[in-house]
Amino acid sequence: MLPGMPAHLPILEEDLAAYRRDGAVVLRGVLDASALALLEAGVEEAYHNRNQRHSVVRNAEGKGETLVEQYPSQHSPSLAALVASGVPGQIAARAMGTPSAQLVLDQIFYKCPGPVAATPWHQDTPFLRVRGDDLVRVWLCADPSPADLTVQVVRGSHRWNVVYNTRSMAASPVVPAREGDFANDQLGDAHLPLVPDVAGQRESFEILRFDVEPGDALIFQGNVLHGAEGRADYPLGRRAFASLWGGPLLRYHRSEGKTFPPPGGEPPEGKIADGAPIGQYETAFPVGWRET
Ligand SMILES: O=C(O)CCC(=O)C(=O)O
Repeated sequence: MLPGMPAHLPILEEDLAAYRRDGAVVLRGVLDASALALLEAGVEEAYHNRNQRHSVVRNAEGKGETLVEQYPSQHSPSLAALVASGVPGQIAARAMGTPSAQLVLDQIFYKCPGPVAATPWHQDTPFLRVRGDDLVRVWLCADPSPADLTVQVVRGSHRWNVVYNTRSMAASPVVPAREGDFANDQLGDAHLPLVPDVAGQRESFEILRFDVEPGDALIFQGNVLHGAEGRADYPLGRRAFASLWGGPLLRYHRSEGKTFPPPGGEPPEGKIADGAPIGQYETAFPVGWRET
């Protein structure tokens, strides 16, 4: 057991059943005061001290500011402590029903007060060097987030058995703030099918929406289609830290396009074999929680 890790988190069996069925669920009040304090401090540390792997996104009118940053836990001491506490990893392992959870990616989605840009509909899978079912996001918001601004999911889409392109069929509702910033069309396997236009055809999909409060954890499966709406103005801002976890049998995937590297880097002995279970590569995908 990692130091400082709680022995047990208040997670209900019925919530885990809803996660397996729908691909997403909110675990209410699952963070205690110390985890919440680390989340709050961590999103601010990451926002004010950015690493190289970040981009700033604005809405189609060029307004609003969303900071998206990869691996903030590698330079924010509070987010590092939150990950090391074992809380997000234990939540993920419970959701997956696995004896351990390995970190695949962590990010912040820091939406500043004022105009809020939408998050385009996408899956997480095509951005990653992993494939499989044991893949779960733990999305923690430091602010009260109404259902339109919270991540929404297409119910059951984690079972569609398709990996989409990183590009959307719809015109992207957000524009990067600087040339050279994160551009979806450079990422992932280009031959994959385009993401359906969920935002433009909402009535064709069953969309799950959630109000969340600080202390809640929204968990969703890595293959699920998800996005968030924008707003002309939201005075509170919406600051989220999202870590993505895999079980030991999740498979390594060699993509043809650019993808986010494993948090621990590729192993020094060379590239990981395509299809190898990540449980064999704990340096590249560090364990955040393990059953004892
Ligand atoms: O917070 C958001 O708006 C986007 C989050 C997201 O896409 C994710 O966690 O995978």
